[in-house]
Amino acid sequence: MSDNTDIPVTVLGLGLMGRALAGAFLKAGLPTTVWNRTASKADRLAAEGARPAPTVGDALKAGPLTIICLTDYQAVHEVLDANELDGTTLVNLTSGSSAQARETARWAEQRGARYLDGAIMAVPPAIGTAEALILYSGPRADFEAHEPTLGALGTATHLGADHGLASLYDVAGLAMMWSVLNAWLQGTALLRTARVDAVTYAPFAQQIATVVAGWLPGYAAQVDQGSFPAEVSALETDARAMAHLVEECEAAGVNAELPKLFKAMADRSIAAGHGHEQYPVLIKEFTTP
Ligand code: FVH
Repeated sequence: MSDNTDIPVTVLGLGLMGRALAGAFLKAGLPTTVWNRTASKADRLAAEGARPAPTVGDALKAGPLTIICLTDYQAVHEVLDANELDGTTLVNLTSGSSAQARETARWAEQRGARYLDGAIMAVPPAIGTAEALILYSGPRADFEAHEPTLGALGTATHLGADHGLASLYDVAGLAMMWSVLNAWLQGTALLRTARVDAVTYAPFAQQIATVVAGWLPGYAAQVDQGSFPAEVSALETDARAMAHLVEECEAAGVNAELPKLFKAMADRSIAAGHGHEQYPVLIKEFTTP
């Protein structure tokens, strides 16, 4: 976590996450102004030392840095549209798409504001601890100017100048999370047919996930180089193993949708002549709409 400064900070939006963000700033000793559409949500923070602003305009004027954490980008525009933004720095931690982030950055910059977009990879109770990973994208100079303040919220990571990056990393993280969880549930369903309970299978699943995670840097280099020599296994070998998985699921009366989906992708790649290459050659399937 970075050292804090005495620079005042404003938080717009005091839902579950916004209250945690404002609370972390207060805990770090920063002068914190807050605003929320439903004003009563500021009461507890006010008792802890926050300054509730009567209007969005007053909140924006309270300091050079405003953190926004609302339901969605539509709410962001509803809150900010009628206000003067010239000279302020906005850090928008509201979840949204990369296109919304880029569009909102252009909109804010046209109105004289500096703009960083962000994604919170944590739940409210983790905010204010190093465990709370918060991703930022936008001009590096703007991030560095406020890094000590942003450090009060958790581990602040700047991804690059493209404002869409934080949103893209956010959804890429979700893709990893759901893929791993779905794969684990597939195996759990299979093993339950042999009366192996989920708790017994979990350590094995964890071991496999760790081994596979170790392959990522080497596979990533193949993707970046666009060259996929089969160093440990060819795609057509993997596809035969996928066929076993599908057969086993069907024989056991277990849902086979997911294995069939990734086997179909492998089959397409093999049909396109990539059977002798290594698994990451499937990136060509993933980059096709
Ligand atoms: N909570 C979490 O764990 C996740 C972690 C990952 C990222 N998210 C994102 O954070 C944004 C806010 O989430 P939240 O959990 O704080 O959400 P709520 O508790 O539902 O609070 C929503 C706040 O937004 C205000 N609001 C909504 N629409 C408007 C509007 N049109 N004008 C003004 N304010 C609006 C709402 O105000 P109120 O209902 O209290 O008056 C709340 O302050 C979100 O993008 C998550 O995806 C959190």
